Amino acid sequence: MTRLSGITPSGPAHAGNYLGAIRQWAREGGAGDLYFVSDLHAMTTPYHPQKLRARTRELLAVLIAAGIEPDTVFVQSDLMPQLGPLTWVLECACAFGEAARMTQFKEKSADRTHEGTPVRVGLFTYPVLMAADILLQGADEIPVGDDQAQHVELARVLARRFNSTYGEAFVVPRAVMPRAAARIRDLADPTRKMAKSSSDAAGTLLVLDDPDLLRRKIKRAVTDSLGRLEYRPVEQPGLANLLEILATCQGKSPREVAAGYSSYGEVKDAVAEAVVEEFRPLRERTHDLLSDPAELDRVRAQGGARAMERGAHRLTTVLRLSGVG
Ligand code: AQP
Repeated sequence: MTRLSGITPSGPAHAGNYLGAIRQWAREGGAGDLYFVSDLHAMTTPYHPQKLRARTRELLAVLIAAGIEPDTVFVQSDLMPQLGPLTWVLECACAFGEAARMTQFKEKSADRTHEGTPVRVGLFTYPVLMAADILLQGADEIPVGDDQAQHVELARVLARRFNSTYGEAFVVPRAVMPRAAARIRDLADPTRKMAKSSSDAAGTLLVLDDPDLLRRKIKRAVTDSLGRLEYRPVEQPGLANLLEILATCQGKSPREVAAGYSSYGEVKDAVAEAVVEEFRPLRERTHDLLSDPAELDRVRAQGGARAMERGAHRLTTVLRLSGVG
């Protein structure tokens, strides 16, 4: 059984990515699971090539530093020679109306139109590239939140359609609920989730921030003036977010954690120490990996080669059944 999960280098990794996903992947990932840095997905909106390259490298190092088995990690663009043709085949199996129905495209293209920047065709076709990511590896399960479930459904439709029209080539994947994990919100605006592309750096705890910066950001986190130390996510979202971060670091429930403190200041101090200690080994190992570029290149090349090996037979079959290549 193969589960496939990706992370897009649209910005530096933050506490939400780590506590909500990467740490779970490292702790609970099975031997057949695959994790990849989806750098091609980051090209669907404006980006800087050098930053993309550096962030891809950094994220790869973070995944390995977090304890994910290096053999199971790869960078998406290293599979270009296979993903390119497969995406084309799948685009030719996908109806325009199916791609146009994607809610995420409607939302993201509306954002771009609102900002006055052009909507890239890649933003429109990227769910088909995502289908290629999944189908190339023969992944059975894709852990995704609500925002991505529609894309996995498209991958299922395309796999079934290809199999029934041209011949059996694809495993039909399933979207599954991610293993329960924290949903971390922005410290400066706790009504929004913490995000890589957030414009407010003060509200985002980066896994590579140094300890003093982490402490300063947590000290300035927005709370409320009610003075009630309880876990009430709707009425007190800022405090609830801090309690959730602390609870996730300590492996307890937010309510249990709340009972141990009598002021917001104490909670913030405890969150700061817990986050600094949680991120310290991760930051150190990431820097070690980044300081040895040859070794990181070797690990990356090996992961890419393994993933290509997995996909080679399937791509050959697909091209043969499609009457090309
Ligand atoms: N705030 C969060 N709390 C918990 N989990 C989170 N994840 C992201 N933000 C939070 C999880 O991190 C994994 C990788 O995320 P992604 O790269 O696929 O994209 P995303 O969810 O769109 O991440 P960001 O950080 O919010 O990036 P931008 O700003 O580019 O949209 C996923 O498992 C995700 O659930």
